[in-house]
Amino acid sequence: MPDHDAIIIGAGFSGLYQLHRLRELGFSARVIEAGGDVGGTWYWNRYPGARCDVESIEYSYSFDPELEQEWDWSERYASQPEILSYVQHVAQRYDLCRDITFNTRVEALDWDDEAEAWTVTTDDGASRTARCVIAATGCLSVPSTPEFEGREDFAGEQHWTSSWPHEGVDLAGKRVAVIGTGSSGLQTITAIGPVVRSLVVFQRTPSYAIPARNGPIDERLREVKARYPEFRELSRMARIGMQCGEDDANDYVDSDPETVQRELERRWLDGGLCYTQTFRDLLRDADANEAASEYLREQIRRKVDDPELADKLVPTTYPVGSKRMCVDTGYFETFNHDHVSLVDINEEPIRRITPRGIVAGDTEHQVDVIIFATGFDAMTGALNAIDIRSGGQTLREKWASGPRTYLGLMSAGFPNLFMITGPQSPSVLSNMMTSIEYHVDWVTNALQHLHDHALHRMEPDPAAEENWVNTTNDIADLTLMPTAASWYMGANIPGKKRVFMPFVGGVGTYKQVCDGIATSHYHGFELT
Ligand code: NA7
Repeated sequence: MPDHDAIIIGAGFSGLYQLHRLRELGFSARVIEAGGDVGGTWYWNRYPGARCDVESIEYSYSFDPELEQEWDWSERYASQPEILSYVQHVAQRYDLCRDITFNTRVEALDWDDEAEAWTVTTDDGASRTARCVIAATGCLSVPSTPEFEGREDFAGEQHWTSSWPHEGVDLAGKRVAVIGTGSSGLQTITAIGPVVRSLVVFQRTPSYAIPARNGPIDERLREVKARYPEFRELSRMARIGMQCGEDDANDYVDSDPETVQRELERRWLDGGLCYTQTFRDLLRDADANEAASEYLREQIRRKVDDPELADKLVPTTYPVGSKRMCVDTGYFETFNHDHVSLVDINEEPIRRITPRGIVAGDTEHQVDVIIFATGFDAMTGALNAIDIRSGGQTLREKWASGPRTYLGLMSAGFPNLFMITGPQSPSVLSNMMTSIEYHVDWVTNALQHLHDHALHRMEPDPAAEENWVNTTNDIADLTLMPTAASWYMGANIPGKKRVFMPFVGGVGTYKQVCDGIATSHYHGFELT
């Protein structure tokens, strides 16, 4: 008999909820977590200004009405410390930590076909066996650490936003460089701008950003709490797993110019990621997208005093929404201060790091601290970091030309290995909490089904997987999403195969497909 019914990799939001659900089934489960505590993303990403860009009333568990009622969020968008306290509260409330092994990284998974069990090897040299493994490893959990010549010679401090020191970093009065202008870079830059002596930002691609319009939410929280079940149901069926008033949205092609302007302004004033839902065809129709992109460009030009600098901060090379949009709290205004400067590395490439700073073009920018906000090996990075073997093949080899999954939940040839928010599911294109809970519930129901029917083994039929991979690619090709060099495409990692990885057909549609497959006796899966 294997040591455990299930081993769960990761103690972030997915792993914790998965443990809770498996305990309810009476399964023996162990979570293995590389970090020293629960929280995943919110454990590691402690950089100044770190904040969720999905609203707190949406970015929270829905599985327990008591938990929903007892926890009070203080702001529309919760800060990293507040989210971390929430996760810790959840872990305590359901007494989860007794089944979690911390500070331990899973290095290898080996499927034993005869025993019908996985052997899970960890970096402390231990190995455990389990009937099934659930990878709750996160979509943005393996940092991308690009090579910069001379980095090891730098005499000052270097930090990554994705593994920020727990004791914090004192940046007051220091000369600081930030490389990277995605969500993490924008938040860091905005937060440290007022504190540092000087700040030089190295930008490869400018980001579209929508104001957060953050603030206290007491009244709204009360109102939503009074109807949380109905509220959550709407989120589960919404296109991006949170409510953006999509039923009220029209197609751009059917809208007159006044309506277009009014709708863009309304969404801009509402703030947040729902901007991409202004028109139903915003991510499909180039004209619709250009109207929304141009509106944002104009806002940036208004915010930045120096028109030449504004031109550099304005994204022009890709449609809004095709790379992950950012939510900001005064990012562009930061550049109106004399001690903040921007280096466009397309004009002045970073040549090397010296003991004193960064050489870009012909200029050496002397700094005390370099902050890398250079992103992640998204969606496949965490699974490919583990040596996963089954039937003489590795998952890495199988995925060399891009991930291949059925529903983003399993991959053919790798029995009893489940993924929470895997590639080819909506995951990173959605409110992660909605997607996480849906996947955990789906996997839990599948395991219950296997148990009830005395079945030991589940894996996708290769033909069903092929079909799903083609479907996800075909849907992506109907949109503007694959036109950008984004991390959705794997384009930020040198040598990574460029394929569009998430399912872009919408959270509600995806749920209907997966629900249908479960009720049709797991059509497309082999159960033995
Ligand atoms: P992102 O969004 O991937 O941002 C990383 C940034 O770093 C982005 O501006 C990159 O430019 C830049 N980058 C990456 N590699 C380099 C090199 N080698 N040189 C210069 N600049 C580089 O990651 P974040 O952590 O900001 O956000 C991740 C998610 O967290 C976010 O989407 C939300 O879900 C929350 P590029 O655009 O690739 O040209």
